[in-house]
Amino acid sequence: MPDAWLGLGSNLGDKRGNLRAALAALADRGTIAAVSPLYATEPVGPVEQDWFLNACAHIETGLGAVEMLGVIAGIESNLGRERKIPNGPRTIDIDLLLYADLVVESAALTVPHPRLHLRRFVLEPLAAIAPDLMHPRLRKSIADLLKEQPPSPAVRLARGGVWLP
Ligand code: PH2
Ligand code: MG
Ligand code: MG
Repeated sequence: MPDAWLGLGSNLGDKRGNLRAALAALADRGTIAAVSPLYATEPVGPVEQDWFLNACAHIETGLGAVEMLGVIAGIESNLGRERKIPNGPRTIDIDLLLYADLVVESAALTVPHPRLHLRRFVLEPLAAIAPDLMHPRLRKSIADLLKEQPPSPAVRLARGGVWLP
């Protein structure tokens, strides 16, 4: 079954609970092969907002990449995701980072995620579960991409990285 790597984030409401609910919903649609620790991350971008909790998950799924996007949108909507401010506060954000070694840029789908290699809040959790995974477009490992990142905005383990309340 194809491997997909997802980025999860929340900075609104019960952040840890939102991430746990998202992971539970994803587990209905494939096998969760690995989950990173949880990280508390300083918001990236122009919007002033609360710190995020971020994590990454490796899922083995029978879903195709575009189907996976549909499933993700459904889970986000069930968990109360509203799209008011672009890149603004969200109960849950699930991003398809990588899907096998697929490289696609189309209206329906862009993988690898176009900003994956620029975001410490993605690379740090992803490197915790898949340091040697190759970025299929840039031909660099996740660990190497992480090394290229500046130290700020901050990314820290959240209370030891544990998912439990
Ligand atoms: N997501 C964004 C914008 N900024 N910053 C952090 N730390 N974590 C995120 O998940 C995040 C962000 C839009 O997807
Ligand atoms: Mg998203
Ligand atoms: Mg995102």
